[in-house]
Amino acid sequence: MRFARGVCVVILAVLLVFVSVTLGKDPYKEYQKCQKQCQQESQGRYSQQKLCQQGCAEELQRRQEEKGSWGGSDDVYEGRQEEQEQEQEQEQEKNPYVFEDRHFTTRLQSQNGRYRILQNFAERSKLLIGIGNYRVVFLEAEPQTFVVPHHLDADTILYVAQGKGTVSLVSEDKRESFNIREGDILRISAGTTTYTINRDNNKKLIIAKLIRPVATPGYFESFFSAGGENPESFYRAFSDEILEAALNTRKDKWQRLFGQQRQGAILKASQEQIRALSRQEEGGQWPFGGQSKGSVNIYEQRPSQSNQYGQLYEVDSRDYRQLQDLDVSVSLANVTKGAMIAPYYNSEATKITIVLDGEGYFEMACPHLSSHQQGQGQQQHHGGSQQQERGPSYQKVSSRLKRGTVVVVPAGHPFVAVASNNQNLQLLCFEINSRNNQRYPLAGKKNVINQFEREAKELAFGVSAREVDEVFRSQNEEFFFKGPRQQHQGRADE
Ligand SMILES: *[C@@H]1O[C@H](CO)[C@@H](O)[C@H](O)[C@H]1NC(C)=O
Ligand SMILES: [Cu+2]
Repeated sequence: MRFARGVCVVILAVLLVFVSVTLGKDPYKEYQKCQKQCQQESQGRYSQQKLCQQGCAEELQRRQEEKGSWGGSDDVYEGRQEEQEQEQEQEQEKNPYVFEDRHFTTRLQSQNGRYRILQNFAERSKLLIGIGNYRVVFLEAEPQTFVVPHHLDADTILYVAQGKGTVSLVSEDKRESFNIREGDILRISAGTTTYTINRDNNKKLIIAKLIRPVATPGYFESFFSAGGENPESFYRAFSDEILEAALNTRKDKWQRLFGQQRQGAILKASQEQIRALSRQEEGGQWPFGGQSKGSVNIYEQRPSQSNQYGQLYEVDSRDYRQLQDLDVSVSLANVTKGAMIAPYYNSEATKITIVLDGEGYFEMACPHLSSHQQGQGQQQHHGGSQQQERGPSYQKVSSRLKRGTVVVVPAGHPFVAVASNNQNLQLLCFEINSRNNQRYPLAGKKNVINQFEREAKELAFGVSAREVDEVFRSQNEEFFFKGPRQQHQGRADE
């Protein structure tokens, strides 16, 4: 039986290798190297080697999917492939900050739900290596479903974007369950065995996760303890004699246990099961002023900015201690239709923005993508010395925003977002490296320019201070403004 499975794995591996040949040489070579390494390192322990090699295969598959998701067709011949790679590079160059559907890989998909994993930031562009150890994942679970227990080699911050559920966390010495609803934030530490239910009868449960791997920078894996063939239980990787000794049970017993499940990682559950797995709602809320808060709801915070054009809600480590060591804060902007977020920049934090609802566009000033880029030396043949004397130049980076779009705004980069005229724009932001972060508004009541001395204004702009003030003291709102009369739907190039 073990032999038979081995044959299957080999056939699968060969199949994958075959597929990879048609898709590109590099992943295949790496796959081979990976396989060989597994063989060497497992020193004849078959089960270990098998697990390791399966990992290679999965990695290969993942890369292929990622490659495929760049809009590549199945064309085989090399010229076409090079062309595609060039297109990809160009796209990366033009706007590596925006991620859409095609930048996600789907995993564990079934009719009951799926995980969607965003491409690794560092793989997308050198400009994003600063957040290369963070990943973004969406979990979508259909009504009345159960996500099978597993742990990750990664810390997780989850945000409930839609629906109602219960998350159970099994750690060393206890099990805790949290009923979650829209706006809830919950931190799950690496290695915590987690299972989740969607308690709702009609609505999908949608959870946005920021994930920070702890073992392999930028990459994480799920480990299913309970399970069978699908999801595969990791118990199955151990040899028979080990399981027999460790579980102190006969093989036929545990073999049955780890052979039953074939329904996937997200399962349909009955009403009774859902009820039993839901945490009993307690009448009295936390009696000690929120000290032992397991989760926090962002809408229960007083908005830090609020006017007729929008509201900003924020949760940082002061509101939720579990965010402290991750150095992340979470915010939610509700931009009224037709309104905009003030241009501003973050001093320290790089912001990962996820569009939860609505439509609109953003613009960002980026010196890195400008063709007059500084400090790169001799890459431009025209007017070299003149450019040395100029300061940096800024490219307008821009894109449409719609549900599911992810935008990265690096620290220091001025950014603005506009809501369409039909619908409020809801933006969820994970701000990384947030501890000492300040927001610097570039327009509105508290803008940076207004704080310059008169002389500094005159020297810097080369016009009278009165003229400067006329421009920078005309907007009396703060953070959320009336939007532009004419909306240009976020074109990157004029
Ligand atoms: C978002 O803004 C709209 C008004 O534009 C308001 O009705 C709604 O309550 C706001 N939502 C939140 C959560 O503040
Ligand atoms: Cu830049």
